[in-house]
Amino acid sequence: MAINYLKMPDNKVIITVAQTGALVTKKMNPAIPEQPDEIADSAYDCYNEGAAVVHIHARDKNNVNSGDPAVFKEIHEKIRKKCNLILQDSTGGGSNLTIEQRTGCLEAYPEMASLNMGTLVRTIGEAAGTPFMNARQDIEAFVRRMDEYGVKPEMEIYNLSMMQDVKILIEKGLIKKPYNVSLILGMAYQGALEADNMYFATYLQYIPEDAYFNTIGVGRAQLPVGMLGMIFGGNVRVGLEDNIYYKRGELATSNAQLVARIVRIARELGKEPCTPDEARQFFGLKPV
Ligand code: KMH
Ligand code: ZN
Repeated sequence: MAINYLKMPDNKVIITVAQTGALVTKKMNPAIPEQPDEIADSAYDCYNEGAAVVHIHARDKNNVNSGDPAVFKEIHEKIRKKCNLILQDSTGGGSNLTIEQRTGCLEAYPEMASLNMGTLVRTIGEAAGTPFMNARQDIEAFVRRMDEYGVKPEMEIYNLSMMQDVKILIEKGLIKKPYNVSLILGMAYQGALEADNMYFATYLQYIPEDAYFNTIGVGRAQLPVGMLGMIFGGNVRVGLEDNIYYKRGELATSNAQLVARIVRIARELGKEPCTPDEARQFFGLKPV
């Protein structure tokens, strides 16, 4: 089977940092930024280490997951005062949020937003056993709303069947080229593929034409899966949302520490991290 996706040039990689997430808390790792000032300060540190995109989750004053556009707006403004990172908001939200609340962030006009491409069931934490709903109708509603706000989706794929939903969006003309898919391995959800290198190889064969890919390894898979992604011409996401450890038994001290490590490895592979404006060119976004 042929590989059709858009490869990054050999000497370039786009690094995304996912700093906060919906499932991790300061109790698990005190370095997780939750409030807008913390998120902006940490984002700036990650920018200085080579990140081009920041994937954003918002929390309310009690650190509960929030879809409030005002909080997202505050985060955007605080990051923008410091640097021109690409702002990518999460529409995954958190298990306390309704589908409607999960698109609240779009009213804050991010440049990109995550688009989860299928339903999973949570297996850990208080929400274990509850579905993370992303029915096909919901996905289409999300993507239409993103289009209204001029927001570029990054399609999050947790298993191979979700690639079929990517194809459906393309066939229906609901997303614009170049597409961007995130290949996720190792997420602790029922319905998500574990971090097996051969699953990664299989994913690659089904990425559609005109799509770049991002690589998201969760937990201890963050580093090896990210390296595989770079080797196969993709981009990489790191950060405490997906992995709170630096190595076995040792918590990461910051998001920037995880960015710095993947940038070191990228450079060893002959790849320079894209600046935010370089990354915008690949994704067809306007410069900031
Ligand atoms: N936690 C990631 C593996 C979202 O926020 O929309 C997927 C994610 C989903 O970041
Ligand atoms: Zn997220």
